[in-house]
Amino acid sequence: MTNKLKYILILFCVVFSFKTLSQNTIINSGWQFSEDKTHWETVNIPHTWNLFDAFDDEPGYRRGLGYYKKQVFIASEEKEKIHYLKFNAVNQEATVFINGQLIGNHKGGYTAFNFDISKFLNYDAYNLIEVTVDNSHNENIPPLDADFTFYGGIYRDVELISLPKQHFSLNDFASDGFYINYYNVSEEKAGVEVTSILTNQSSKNVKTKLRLDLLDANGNIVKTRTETLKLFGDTSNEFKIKLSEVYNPILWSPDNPYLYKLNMVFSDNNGRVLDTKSTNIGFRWASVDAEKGLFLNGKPIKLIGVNRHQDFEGLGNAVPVELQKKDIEIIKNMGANVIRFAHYPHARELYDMCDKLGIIVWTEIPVVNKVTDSKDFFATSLNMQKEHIKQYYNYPSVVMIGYMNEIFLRLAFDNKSSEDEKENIKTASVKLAQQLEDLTRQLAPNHITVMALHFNELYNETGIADISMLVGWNLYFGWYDKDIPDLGSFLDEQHQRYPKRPLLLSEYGPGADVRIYTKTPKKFDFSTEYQAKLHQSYYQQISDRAYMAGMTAWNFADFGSEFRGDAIPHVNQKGLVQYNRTPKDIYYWYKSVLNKKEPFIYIATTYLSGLTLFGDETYPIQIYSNQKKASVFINDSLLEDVSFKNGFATLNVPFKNGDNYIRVVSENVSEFKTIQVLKINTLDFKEFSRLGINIGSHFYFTDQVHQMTFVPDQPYKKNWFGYLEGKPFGMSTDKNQGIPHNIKNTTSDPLFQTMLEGCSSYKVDIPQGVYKVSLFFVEPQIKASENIYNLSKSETEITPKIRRIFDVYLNKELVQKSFNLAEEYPEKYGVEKSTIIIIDNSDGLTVSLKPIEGLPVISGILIEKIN
Ligand code: GCB
Repeated sequence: MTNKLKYILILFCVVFSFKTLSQNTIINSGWQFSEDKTHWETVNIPHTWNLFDAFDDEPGYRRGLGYYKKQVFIASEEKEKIHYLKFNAVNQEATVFINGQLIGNHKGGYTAFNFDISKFLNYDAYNLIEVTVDNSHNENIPPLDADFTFYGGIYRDVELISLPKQHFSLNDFASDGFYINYYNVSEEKAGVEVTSILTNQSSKNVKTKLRLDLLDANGNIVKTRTETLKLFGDTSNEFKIKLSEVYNPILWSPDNPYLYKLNMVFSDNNGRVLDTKSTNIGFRWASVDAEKGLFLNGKPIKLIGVNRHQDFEGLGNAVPVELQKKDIEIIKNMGANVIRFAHYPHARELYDMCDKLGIIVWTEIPVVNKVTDSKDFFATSLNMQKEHIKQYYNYPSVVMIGYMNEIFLRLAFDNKSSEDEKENIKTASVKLAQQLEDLTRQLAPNHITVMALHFNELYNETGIADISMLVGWNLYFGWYDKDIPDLGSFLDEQHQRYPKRPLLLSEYGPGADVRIYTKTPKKFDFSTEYQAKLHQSYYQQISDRAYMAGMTAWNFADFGSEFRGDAIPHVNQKGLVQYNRTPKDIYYWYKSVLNKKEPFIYIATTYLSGLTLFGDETYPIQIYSNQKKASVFINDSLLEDVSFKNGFATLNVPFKNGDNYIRVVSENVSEFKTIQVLKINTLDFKEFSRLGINIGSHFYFTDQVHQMTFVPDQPYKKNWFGYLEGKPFGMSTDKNQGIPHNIKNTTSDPLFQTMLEGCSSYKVDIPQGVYKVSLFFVEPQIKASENIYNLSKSETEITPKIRRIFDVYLNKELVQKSFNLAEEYPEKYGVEKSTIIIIDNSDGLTVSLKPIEGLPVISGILIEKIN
């Protein structure tokens, strides 16, 4: 028998010769839910009531009360036990009743809490659990404001825990009742010390035993110790027990996430098992240096990874944990060695995954964008951080603990408060930061404290940037601010000014929609190419700077943010993977630079499926690889031998009409893909029946609704198409073009979001025939908005209501008289108007938008040949 088997057998005998007296039941099934206490529906946990309204055309989503109830039967045999009801997360305030009696209240949507419900229970009877949940804005509960949806509901497991009178405490901020500390950790030896909090809820003093077994990854016992412990009555007793050092320990790291396991068996004097616990043990030590970045186990390690939000397409934050665990696998497979769980603690099971797969973790509480200067806000934030640290303390992967994100963001855009009020906000924010820092250092003295800042001098001026041990900058150069190459110079300047501050790039990245692609990627166009360009450059700039501890991309996946008007409204599209976790091309680029293990080639053309080219055009494609060189073949003839720099090579491909077969061959690996191309040599509608133009835009847009790709716009070219006058509508010169707003009544938002303004004639040189011509319009005029993410200050000033009236002609035919979009349709409503017309001359089609008042606008045209 192997040692491991022996151990399992012994443990089995110890635990099951006497049944463990502690029992933990997950009670997620069959809750009743109501928004008004009148109409009830049966739901399972995880649950949220904002699944639909956070994604519809109506601004806002229901932030208010939700009621849950459930009956649980408790047998009289359980009478002597202590019963806890544990909620792993309820967003954001929960008030709990048992059999009509108030049990307690908890504030904060991302940490666990529990209540001892023993004295409220009826035995051999059903007991009614009722929970009132509130996700209303509350000035005293963080987050007050942030770029993600605050879905309301009970969205992590609910547990009923029954325990004998002596057990590991559940009262220390809903932690597991024990804390793992390490001592003398080095390559030669490493020790574990356990602080356990053991509760005795009987009035008598009792003698108990605690057995600790430290096992290696094969299940062999490496250290064992049994202590006899005297527990005083009616109290919680704290014990520190050291296991002697392990010699030549195998250290934990992302490359070798070696885990030991600590099993704890708590029994009474007769050997009856009262309670058991088990936890991952990873021997490692970490420090951070302003010149050389992060050190793990004495060696520098560049952190490259992602931020993660917890929601998922179609599920909101009510995501089964097994589905969430897949995220961690996808992130690991990309080659990442760090995750920032933003902006709040995520499900604990994911931290366990990070331990196992080897990913360093930054975890934080949701004090985001602003603070309230009130006693209650401070108290809730500090309490949240206590719960956070105590519940997440034992995971060896947790290296960095944070507590604030961009705390001056609101202040930076505040044009209402007086100077004095602003000073008060600054002072309060710094004060809270200091208190959270002190608390974190006191509770987690071996972790690295961290805070994330946005691009603003306020953080330096106020000194808040000097509080945490590591400073994370969230920098969106090339998106909200400045340009892509400005990243490095900004960081160099910071490093020079504050040479003692260790720095990490905690957020960066542009929005990207897989339906959008272009030869000429531009800021704010949501193209997959711009996403590639920005990430590739950022990676290079951070790699070039030894002082940078690392970078975490914003974001692993697209995520819900209700107020947003990205190419998919209500979704922040900066993900490396889509909302449903389908990778975007950029995910594979990261894999090619980070994953050194297996040879890898990826042809980044997933979204070129509807590529339309005119005349002799070629189209640039990127190939991602961790190889040095490869040969690229197109339709079986050699196109080019390429070398990969920074994980990619770009080449112009002369596609032919129809299926094109690309093959990339390196010494160790090869890859191929077929791309379908429509090559139009003349607008004769012979090889195609429909032509769609994304008017006012430089990008292709693949549209599911019309099942086709709209091609980019251009100034008029004889025998082709284009505008004779007008310019792309944009809300400022800084941002590229279009309106980052939800377009109502459509899912083809990018088609409408970009448009030409002031174009009175648009020509398409099509031959004689009968056509269906569809024109796409939206009134772009916007109201003043509080949307601080999409809008710069100047944009919020474009408020005056302008009138825009025009006649629409197709050649000589008047198809719409005195068209006034603002009058005829609700705000930002996508309008499609189709007309059948006969072209009976050789001048093709001219769309005329004759202004009566203001400047006409047009977003797109789709021409379909009927005969
Ligand atoms: C930030 C915030 C994050 C946002 C992100 C964005 O700086 O920390 O919560 O989602 O920018 O996409 O604008």
